[in-house]
Amino acid sequence: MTRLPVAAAAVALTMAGAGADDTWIMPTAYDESSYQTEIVRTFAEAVRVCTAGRLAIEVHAGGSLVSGGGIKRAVETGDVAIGERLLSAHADDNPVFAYDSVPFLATSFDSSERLWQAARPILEEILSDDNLVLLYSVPWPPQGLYFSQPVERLADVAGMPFRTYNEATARLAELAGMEPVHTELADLDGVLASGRVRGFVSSSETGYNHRVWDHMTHFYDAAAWVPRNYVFVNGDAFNGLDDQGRNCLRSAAHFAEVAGTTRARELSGWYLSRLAARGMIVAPPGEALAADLGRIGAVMFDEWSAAAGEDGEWIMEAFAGR
Ligand code: PCA
Repeated sequence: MTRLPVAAAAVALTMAGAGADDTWIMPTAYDESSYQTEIVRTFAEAVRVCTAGRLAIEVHAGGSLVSGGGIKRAVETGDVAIGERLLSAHADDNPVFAYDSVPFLATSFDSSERLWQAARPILEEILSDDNLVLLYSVPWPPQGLYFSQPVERLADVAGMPFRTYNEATARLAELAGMEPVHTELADLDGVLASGRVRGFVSSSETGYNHRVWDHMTHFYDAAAWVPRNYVFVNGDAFNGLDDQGRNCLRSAAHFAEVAGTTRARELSGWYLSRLAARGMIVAPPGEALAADLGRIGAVMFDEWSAAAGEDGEWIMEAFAGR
């Protein structure tokens, strides 16, 4: 989990109030080269400018300070003040968190935006029970399937070791008859290089930033869902700020969300073209593969609805009304 005692010290400072030169430590799980991290840094800079330098946010990207799986917990306990992570990686804390990883529920940036706005009040409530204040969310590009061989239908990949990044992707692999291999993004390069997996699900962004053309030949652009990163802050740290500090965090969060969403929209097609330029076959899934994936999506929607109960129903109703 947390590797540096300095993180705890930083929160302790913050708890004392946002005096001059407070520093919040912010672990994130994703690459330095990703637009997600670029936007986190933009957010941190906006907070610094807005608070006239009284609150600095020190970003530690790529799971370098706290590994992806430990970030939410580290912020809850106050080991660090603030962090960024896929909430869907915490569906075992609460199945509602998987709402953005249900295949074919929201497959475009527009529908992902509507789904997020529908879910936001519930997510805020759940997270506040964990002493977390939800600040903003930025989408990844739509998810597709990388393989080291052509795939016409899922039967072609039966038994294949397949890299997964959350419960939903593990379930997808299982329903597809593949063998899920949970791998944090920070460990993806090693797992690909070792040949331990021969396929995975992710975005065009992640394929590009991890040079997957060295290992994978095909990207089936299924646009199956649009997972999102979330930035959340420890409730005591947030409440320890004065009004101006809280306003700065909220304004910077709004700015970062709009900027991040714009970046995602703008870059997503470019990443696809870069994969193709490196010699990968980039295409939508063929008819049989699409039908197989559609069946899995229907099963996963039913499973998520059953697990998410009333909160899930509430989100779906709000989504339908948008
Ligand atoms: N990249 C991250 C999460 C979703 C995405 O597009 C990953 O593969 O872990």
